[in-house]
Amino acid sequence: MQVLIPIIYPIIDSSLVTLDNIGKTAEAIIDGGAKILQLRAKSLSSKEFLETALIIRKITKDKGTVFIVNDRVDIALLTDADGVHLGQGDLPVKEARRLLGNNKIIGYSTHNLREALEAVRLPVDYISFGPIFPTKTKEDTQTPKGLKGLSEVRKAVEIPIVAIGGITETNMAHVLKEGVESVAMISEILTSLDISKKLNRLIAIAKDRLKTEGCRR
Ligand code: TZP
Ligand code: MG
Repeated sequence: MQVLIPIIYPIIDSSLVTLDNIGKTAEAIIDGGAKILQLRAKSLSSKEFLETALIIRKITKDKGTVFIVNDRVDIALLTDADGVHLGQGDLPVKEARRLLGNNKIIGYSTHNLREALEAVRLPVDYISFGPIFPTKTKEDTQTPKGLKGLSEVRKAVEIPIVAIGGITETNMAHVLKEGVESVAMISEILTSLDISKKLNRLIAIAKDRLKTEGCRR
C-alpha cells in the first residue's frame, strides 16, 4: 500500500506517561495537530495495553488521526488500528501482513544499511531508522548512526523513512534535510510542559522545512 507518513510522528511510550494520563496525552498530541500517533507499551500487561489502545483508538478515530500499535499485531487487530510497527524480533513482517491484510500499515525498525536493504524486499509501508542521536528512551538501543548513517540509508532506499532517536525541536531540521519523510519523537514530546504547543511548533518547523529545497515532501 502506498501511504503518506505524516512528517511529525509522535509516539506515546508507556514508560514516560502514567496509565491514567495516556488518554489525555493522546488528546493533547492530536489537538496540537498530529496526524499520526503510535502507542508503545513495553511496560504494560497485555490487558493494560489493549485497554489503553482502545482508548487511543477512540480518540484517534474521532479526529481522523492514523493510529499505529507498536509490536503487537493482535492488539492492532483487536482495536482496528490503522497499522502496526514491528521490530526485528517481533512477528515476521510476512506473517503480520497475512494477518493484517493489505489495507493496514506496517512499519519496520531498521538500524543499519543491511537491515534497510532487506526491509525493502518485505511487505512493509515504511521503515524507521535509528537511533540517529543518543537517546535515553530505549535502553537496548544501538550506537547512534548520526546524520551520516541516515544519509547513507536515504541514498540506498526509496521506501518512506521515519527517523528516530534523540530527535528534538532543535535538531529536527537537520534530520529532515537528509530527505526523510518523517521524524519520530518520544521524550521531546512527552516531557514537554505544554504538549499541544510543542506539537504546534514541531509542525511549524516541519512546514518551513518542506518549503525549502532538499526535503522529499
Ligand atoms: N527506537 C530507536 S531509538 C528509540 C526507539 C523506539 C527511542 C526514541 O525515543 P526519543 O525519546 O525520541 O529519543
Ligand atoms: Mg518491537
